[in-house]
Amino acid sequence: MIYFDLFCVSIKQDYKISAMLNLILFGPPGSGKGTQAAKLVEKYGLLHISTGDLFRSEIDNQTALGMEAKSFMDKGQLVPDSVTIGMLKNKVLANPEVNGYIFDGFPRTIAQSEALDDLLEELGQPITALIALEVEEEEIVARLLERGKTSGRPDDADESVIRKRIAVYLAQTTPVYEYYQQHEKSVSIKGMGTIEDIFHALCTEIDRHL
Ligand code: B4P
Repeated sequence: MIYFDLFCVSIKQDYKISAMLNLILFGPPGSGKGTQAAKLVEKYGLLHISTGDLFRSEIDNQTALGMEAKSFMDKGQLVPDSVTIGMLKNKVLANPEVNGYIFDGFPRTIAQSEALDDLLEELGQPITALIALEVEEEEIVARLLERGKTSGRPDDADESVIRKRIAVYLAQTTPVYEYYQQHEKSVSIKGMGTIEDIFHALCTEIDRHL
């Protein structure tokens, strides 16, 4: 039995987690995954892995992987699975001494889901739950256009790219919810309202697994 406060380096809370807590934070672009993940990490001390942030870091460093990712991201398309899965695996395997993960923006395809399950099975750490944030399309567009005024993100600056990202989510990513639902691991919560209210609803759901 692994106790949370014995193994995690930067823990700020009193939670004792008697098993790995591996969460997928799910939802359309702009649903608040990144916003809520930052708060959840603070509370539960899990390792936050955002594939979007990893790609943006590669872009900032002008790596070959970053340049390839940018060509897809700027158009609102998904980065190919072969690139994304390899990057995600490297990040997980580079951080073995954690008490769990918050996967933010991953998996976004069934192939990514299968690759994640294979990896976690090898590590003996299955996904605990997938929690989806439900947000209406017009709210998403408004949020991302607002963020685009200051973020410098090309994919937030253009409404047609934002709508493309939503279409890609509906076509390629929503099946991931059903994939984990087969194992009764998927749950949805309302992602509209104040950031604090949504955080409270997320914590209520997560605490059921502690
Ligand atoms: P991501 O970086 O994952 O970005 P996102 O979906 O836009 O953001 P998120 O849902 O985290 O929203 P946030 O909290 O920031 O992906 C970007 C691109 O990277 C993808 O389009 C794709 O090309 C590529 N990519 C990433 N992962 C990939 C993968 N696995 N496979 C292939 N390609 C991949 O919130 C958005 C805004 O809303 C913020 O400004 C925030 O302040 C605001 N907000 C949050 N909560 C709010 C609330 N309750 N009320 C009002 N505003 C709120």
